[in-house]
Amino acid sequence: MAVQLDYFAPLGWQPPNADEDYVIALFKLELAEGIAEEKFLDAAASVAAESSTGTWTKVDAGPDSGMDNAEKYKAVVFDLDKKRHMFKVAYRTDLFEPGNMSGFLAGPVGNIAGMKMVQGLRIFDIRFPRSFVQSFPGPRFGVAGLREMLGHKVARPIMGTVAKPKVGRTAEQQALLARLLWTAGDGTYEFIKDDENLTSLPFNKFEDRVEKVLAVQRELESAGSPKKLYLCNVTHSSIDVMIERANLIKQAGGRVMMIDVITTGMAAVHSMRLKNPELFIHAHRAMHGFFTRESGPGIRGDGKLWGFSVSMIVLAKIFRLLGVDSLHIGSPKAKMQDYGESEVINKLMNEAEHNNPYDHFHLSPEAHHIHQAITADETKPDDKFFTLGQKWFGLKPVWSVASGGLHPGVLDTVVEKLGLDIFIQLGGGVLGHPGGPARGVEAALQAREAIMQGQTIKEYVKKHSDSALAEAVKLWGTEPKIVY
Ligand code: RUB
Ligand code: CA
Repeated sequence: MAVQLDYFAPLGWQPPNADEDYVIALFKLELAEGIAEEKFLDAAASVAAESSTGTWTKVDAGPDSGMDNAEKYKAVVFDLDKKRHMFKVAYRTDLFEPGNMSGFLAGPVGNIAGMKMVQGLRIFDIRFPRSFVQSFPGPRFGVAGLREMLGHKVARPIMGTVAKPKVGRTAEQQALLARLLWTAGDGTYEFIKDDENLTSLPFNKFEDRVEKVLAVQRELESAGSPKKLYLCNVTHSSIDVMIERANLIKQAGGRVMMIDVITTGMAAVHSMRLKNPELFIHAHRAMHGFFTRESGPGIRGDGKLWGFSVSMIVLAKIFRLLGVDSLHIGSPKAKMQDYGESEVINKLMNEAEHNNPYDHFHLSPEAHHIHQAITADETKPDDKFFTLGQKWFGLKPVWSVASGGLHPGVLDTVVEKLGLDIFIQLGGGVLGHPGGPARGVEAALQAREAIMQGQTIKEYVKKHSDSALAEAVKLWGTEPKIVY
């Protein structure tokens, strides 16, 4: 006898003890042209079936067919929102192999996107249970680990610059830029970053660059400079090459490797977390837009979806589990597509008990320190963004990297929205300063000084009209630049 299992939970059902026993995923789907409205229920059931134990049709249910386990392990649809075509799916925790992210993803974001009756599908969020979370390493350093590495006594944003043009400088020229960034102003600017398009090129070989940039770092630090970071791009499609590159960084006294986490993939990130020679992992996310972008109004819940996507929220959670120490999250309002998502992702990375970062501005250095210690172990759900929240079960928090179109005039807004546990990445916003890059660093550092004193950028510029920051504000203003 052939059987099709029922993939619906009883009306009103909620997964009991969800943070122990269930993975919960939140989907929205768009029926294909010409498919009748009532087919929404079939489509939702198909999502649960295809992503757990079922398939599109009845199959043999005789002895030795495995149907008893299929019934036991099947996922179920609950919390149906017929108006929005949204629904949740509950998967038993033991449907998935612990510690295997690539295997896991074949379920909730697997072949379900191939269903003919849907023309759009978005996975808004996944909430992971304790045993699954704890089967992954999480960050090695996280927020407090890096502050300790750098000897920071006060919670403050970490600032730096990506070389622009993104590709162009030789290794030698990049080392000159490192020296300039690290010695400009009062010498407290923290990092230089490779652009993602720079790996190992004929005029700028990885080995040369590592050697030359880190020689500058060693020289400055041995002369008493504050500790520096070189976010050096090890991205490669061979994990062996990435490990060789990471080892080179370590041998030369480096502290960080940068990995493009989407182009290299889950297995690479997980392996690099486990095999890397104790470097801090900076995660860049090139290519994410091809997965995460949804241009239709349905991204806000109501209205239609135009395509198939996985939210950046889901990806950010995954990368915290796999163990990156910092992750690019975009920056508030700096992008055409930004709809407040960077703030939501920021909370997932390192939400602190004090939700308003402006609270910190008026606190003593000791209080800033306490702020680090009380980073929340749970991110609350946010109905406006359709996020399910997450308990982290002790996994370390991750640095959010605010990046993309930032300039010194906007940094008070960035910190107001994202808090102090962030990297602030300014490429064009430092290298494009009218007074040159060193003046650009000065402007950025003045912005940080203003913020740490609880001033707005406008207030600072009013008081210091000849400052590097005032020049930057004259060029770029104090509003975010929309990057098209
Ligand atoms: C920024 C840059 C980053 C992107 C990606 O340069 O090169 O790769 O912004 O950032 P600039 P995100 O500072 O000149 O804009 O993934 O956070 O959007
Ligand atoms: Ca870049």
